[in-house]
Amino acid sequence: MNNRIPVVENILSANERIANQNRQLLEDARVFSINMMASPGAGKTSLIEKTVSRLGTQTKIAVIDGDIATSLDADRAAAAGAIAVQINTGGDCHLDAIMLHEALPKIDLNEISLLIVENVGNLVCPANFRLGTHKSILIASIPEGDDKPYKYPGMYRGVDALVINKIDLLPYIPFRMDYFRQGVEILNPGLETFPLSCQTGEGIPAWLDWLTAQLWK
Ligand SMILES: Nc1nc2c(ncn2[C@@H]2O[C@H](COP(=O)(O)OP(=O)(O)O)[C@@H](O)[C@H]2O)c(=O)[nH]1
Ligand SMILES: [Mg+2]
Repeated sequence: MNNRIPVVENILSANERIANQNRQLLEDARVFSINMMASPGAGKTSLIEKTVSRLGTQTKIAVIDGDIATSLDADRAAAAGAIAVQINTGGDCHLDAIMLHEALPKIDLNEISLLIVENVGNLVCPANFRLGTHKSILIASIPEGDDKPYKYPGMYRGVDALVINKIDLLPYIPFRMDYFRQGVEILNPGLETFPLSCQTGEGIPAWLDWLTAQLWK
């Protein structure tokens, strides 16, 4: 029993060390990077497709996709025009810095200016493992319900920007936007928020403006 806490600490500190190495690799190549997190089906891959197809001509983008199995998401990112690498976690419910560290050499970082990491669909575990990316982005979506900030505070507390996807469904699904936003504000005051629809394209320009403003000049 006594050694439980030290073991956890060792794993987390190993992750921190490799995350710092990842950050250094990305900074040496002047690559801006984001860690995209959300529950399964919130629209991570859809937003990546939209981002790549709209920014791809001016910005060279690589996508690293984390999934339990298959290369379906990396295939979609590649079809949209990104350099794509798939990580299969084989059951793990999140990416960690070591997995990213193993995937990074598969990309010529000097060729790209933006790296998007699509984490495994999960609203709990990914928040606990820093990857070394510059910003963490959470995608919420209307069909998930307006109570999610209250139920998954760790995820909402730790992110740098929030996308609220599927706003095209607002007329059909009960979703109290004020209640949702109040929950977010308690956990992460002033959080940059982008309501949008990957289906209709509404709100996508504001997201792309924010993203391009983060890129290395
Ligand atoms: N109505 C609607 N559906 C969407 C939107 N964005 C994504 N979807 C759908 O949601 C499902 C899951 O999307 P996907 O991008 O694969 O989610 P991921 O699991 O988070 O990567 C797919 O059927 C998408 O077509 C949106 O803005 N509006
Ligand atoms: Mg996906």
